[in-house]
Amino acid sequence: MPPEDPHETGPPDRPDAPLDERYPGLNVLTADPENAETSARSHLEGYLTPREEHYIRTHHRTPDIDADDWTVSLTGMVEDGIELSMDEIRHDYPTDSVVHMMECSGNGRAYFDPDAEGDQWTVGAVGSAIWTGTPVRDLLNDHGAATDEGLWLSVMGGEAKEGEDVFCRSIPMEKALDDCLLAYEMNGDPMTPEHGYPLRLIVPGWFGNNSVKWVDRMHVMETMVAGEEWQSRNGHDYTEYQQSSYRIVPAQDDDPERHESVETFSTYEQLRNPEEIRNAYLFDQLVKSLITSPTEEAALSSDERVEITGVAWAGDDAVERVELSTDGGETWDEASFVGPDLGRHAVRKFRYVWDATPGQHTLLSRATDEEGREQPVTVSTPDEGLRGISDGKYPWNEKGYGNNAYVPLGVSVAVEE
Ligand SMILES: Nc1nc2c(c(=O)[nH]1)N[C@H]1C(S)=C(S)[C@@H](COP(=O)(O)O)O[C@H]1N2
Ligand SMILES: [Mo]
Repeated sequence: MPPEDPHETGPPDRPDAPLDERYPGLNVLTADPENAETSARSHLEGYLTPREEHYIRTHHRTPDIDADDWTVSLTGMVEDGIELSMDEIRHDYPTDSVVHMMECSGNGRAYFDPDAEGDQWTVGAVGSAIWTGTPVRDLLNDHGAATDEGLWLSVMGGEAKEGEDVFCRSIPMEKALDDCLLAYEMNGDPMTPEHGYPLRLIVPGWFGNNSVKWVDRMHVMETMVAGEEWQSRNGHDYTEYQQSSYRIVPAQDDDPERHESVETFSTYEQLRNPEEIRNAYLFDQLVKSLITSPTEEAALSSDERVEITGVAWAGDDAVERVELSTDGGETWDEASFVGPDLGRHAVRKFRYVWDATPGQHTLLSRATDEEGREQPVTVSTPDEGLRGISDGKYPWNEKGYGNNAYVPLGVSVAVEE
């Protein structure tokens, strides 16, 4: 039997079926835990990625949660520590929404040479959704939480209740207050278990690893989770996903001293300054773009003008410009933005009309953000050593994070006479 059309059947209602049968629009990298990327560039061409085509990235078994019994606690530097039900979170606070193009920091790892450790995501570990929920700001303010600049909000995922490690991320207080949401709805529908049902953190514009799923605890603190106290708290290591994973470990970096926690959260600041690179954290996303049409399979002819379309995103910043090359990067021309701007965390759609000539052509797109930061050309090699983003190269790093180089994302097309 062919797979059912996910758009017609709505949320997958066969939780026992294998991941690839429930999500025919995804390529499964690992079935357990569930890791799958969107299978076609065309899935990313809209303002929103259909929920059934949005990538899934999970470290442990997806927990089976009954929302009626689920609670979220707020502790640490707060006047009244609390535990809230889902009903209270939904109804006792304001509601807000954000369009967020969320990218896994491992997206593009497949283009590291030699291979970097981890699942080999290509282009599809990214997706855009409109997330709806309760602003974190309102919860903090209503319960007398300390919210001074420099503090951190540590948010923990509930899969630990099933005996797994604690997925914990510390978010700078400034960001938590500014625009973070505790979301319970995705693209106007209830969330599926894979995406964090019943409640997940959404950190708009930041790499997916910050948007903790199945949230059950939040803790206001003076530092991010680090050090012995948090390495062995209640028999769990809370620091794993903050201090060990999701940091840039440059090639040839074997000095443990460099792995200290660093009190800055600008990924770019550290990646742009090779002298200063100190194991940057994967927080704010980097500028990136993707051609969604035509794809390699397209039948193109030189009689017609070819429309090249795609999407660009730049984390917390706006996309300033997208340029297009139809000759593998020899010459560039500016593409135009089309359609609405749905906020600085959303995608910008671009379009370029090309008078195609017969032959084989490599199409490339290159985006620049409002700070003037342009996508690098390629990825460096490990023997180029400790470096940030410089000379058009993204730093090869042990764990293969953050690759926003544009050459690997190119599309090769054949144009007929
Ligand atoms: N509790 C918990 N939250 C998590 C994860 C996880 O394994 N456990 N994975 C993170 C990572 S690395 C990413 S990229 C996003 C993926 O969200 P999605 O599966 O909804 O696309 O969730 C993040 N939140
Ligand atoms: Mo991720």
